[in-house]
Amino acid sequence: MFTIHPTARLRPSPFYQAALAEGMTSASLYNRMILPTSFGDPEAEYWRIINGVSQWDVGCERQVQLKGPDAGRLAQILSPRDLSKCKAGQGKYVPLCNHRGTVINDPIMLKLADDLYWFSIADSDVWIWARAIAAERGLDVEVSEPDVSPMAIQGPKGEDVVASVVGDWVRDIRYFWFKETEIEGIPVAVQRSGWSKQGGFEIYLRDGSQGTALWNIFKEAGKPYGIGPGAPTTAERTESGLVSVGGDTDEETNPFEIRLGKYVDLDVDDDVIGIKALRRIHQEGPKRHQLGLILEGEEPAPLKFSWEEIRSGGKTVGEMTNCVWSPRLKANIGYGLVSVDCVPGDKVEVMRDSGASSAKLVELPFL
Ligand code: THG
Repeated sequence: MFTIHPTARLRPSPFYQAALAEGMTSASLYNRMILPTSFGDPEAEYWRIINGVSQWDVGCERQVQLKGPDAGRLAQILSPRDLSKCKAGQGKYVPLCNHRGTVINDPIMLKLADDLYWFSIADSDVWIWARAIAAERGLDVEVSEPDVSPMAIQGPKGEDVVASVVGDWVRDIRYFWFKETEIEGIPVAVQRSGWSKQGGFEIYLRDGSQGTALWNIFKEAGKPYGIGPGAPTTAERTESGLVSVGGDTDEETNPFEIRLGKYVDLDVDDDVIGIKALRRIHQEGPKRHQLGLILEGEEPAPLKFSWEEIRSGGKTVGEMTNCVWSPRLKANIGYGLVSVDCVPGDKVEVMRDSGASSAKLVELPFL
């Protein structure tokens, strides 16, 4: 056992005290914040996401705010997805690439107004990047971190819980759209989103001093639906085919390799970062692609600390980037970042600590 102490550098989220009170037993670090990962019963936490409703402290999904006359321009320069038709109140999943076309983050972008955007980021320092790009391009925009922290209500009963708190209007919100409102005087934005494919919402808290209060409102409202604390799970997200940038990607991974090609619009303006490299990569054709792996074996055997080599016919063909026991498929499943010569149906070997393990490549998502 050991303890990690929150500091100014390792920031606790506004829901940290609530997570402690719920009996958090494990956590990960994300964006230099503490991301609770379990409350002592991983099995129950998994099934709650699949069948019920689960409450997550995902305050580590930090926001990068772009504000000013050039906010929209900067948003578009940062992302190779065409944002020209995005409306205020709409969110979009937008890969961010560097000049080489490597994926460096995959935020949800929220457009609050023509001159106000939030990027709800994955685990890398987007504000440094955004501020540098804005300065280099001479843009009139302020890049900052607002006091905004997401809490997720995920699972098939999530909509009922959120509707019981904010009203039935949320049932009509489309995927990634959001609305700004107040809950018992606490300012929030409510978005249909979340890092699972089981449905639900994220409540973006806009006053960090109200984390425990907001948490408890949903904890109370969720009681009739069996709500309980939980976290984004590797099992559910892997079954569902969600990408974890930083986990499933390395310093060379482009969007086409990891099934994010549909979020790249090759005809955006030339000033969009990475677009020239992406056009070239697209034309040449990617060399690797992401496929599912189903491993042989009846016991949970998660990934060790790094990617594991995949071989076919004695040759290295790629790497397994994650691996987790799937309670629904009753097998260890993972993603392979493999040569495009490998196709679904192929049998491969994963070189594990325990020795070579047979596996089959399949199309993603698993479920
Ligand atoms: N919610 C919020 N912020 C976030 C995440 C989130 N920041 C970090 C991380 N997650 C960003 N990454 C993702 C990855 C996938 C999705 C959302 C955020 C996602 N993808 C769907 C899919 O791939 O099927 C839908 C994408 C689409 O078709 O538009 O939901 O979870 N606030």
